[in-house]
Amino acid sequence: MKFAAPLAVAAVAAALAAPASAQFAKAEDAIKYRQSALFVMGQHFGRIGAMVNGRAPYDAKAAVENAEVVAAVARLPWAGFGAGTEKGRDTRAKPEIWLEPAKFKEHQDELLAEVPKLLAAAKTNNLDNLKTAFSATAGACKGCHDAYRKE
Ligand code: ASC
Repeated sequence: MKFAAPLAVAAVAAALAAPASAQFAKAEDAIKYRQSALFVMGQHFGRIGAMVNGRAPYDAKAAVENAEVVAAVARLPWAGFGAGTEKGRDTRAKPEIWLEPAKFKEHQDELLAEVPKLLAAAKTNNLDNLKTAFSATAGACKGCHDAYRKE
C-alpha cells in the first residue's frame, strides 16, 4: 500500500512517455479517436463562431463554456496521428503529416497557443475581444487543414 501511489505515478508517466501509437489497440481506433476529438472541438468552436458571426445571440457564459471545451479538447487529437495510423479507416489526413512531423507539430503548437487566448477573450465578456480571438484560432485551424487535410 505504501508504494501504491508512486507506482501509480510511474505507470501514468510510462503511459504518457509511450509512443502515441501504443495508446490504441489498432490504427482504426487512433483514427476514430482523432476524428472524434476534432469533431467535438469543431462543434464547440462552431457555437462560438455562431455568436461571433451573428447567427446566434451573444451569450458570454456560453462562450466561456464552449471555449473551455475547445481549450481542453485541442490537446487530444494529436496522439491519434501516431506512426502507422496513415490508414485503417476513412481519413482525410494527408500523408505529409507523417513525412514532415516537425511542420505538423508547428501547426498543433499554433493552435495550442491560440486556444488559451480564445478562452481568455471569452472571459472578458466582450464580443469584440471574442471576435478577434475567434478569428486567430480559426486561422490556426485553417492553416493546418489547408496543409494537411484532403478536400
Ligand atoms: C470551424 C471548424 C473548423 C474551423 C475552420 C476554420 O468552425 O469546425 O474546422 O472553424 O473552418 O477555417
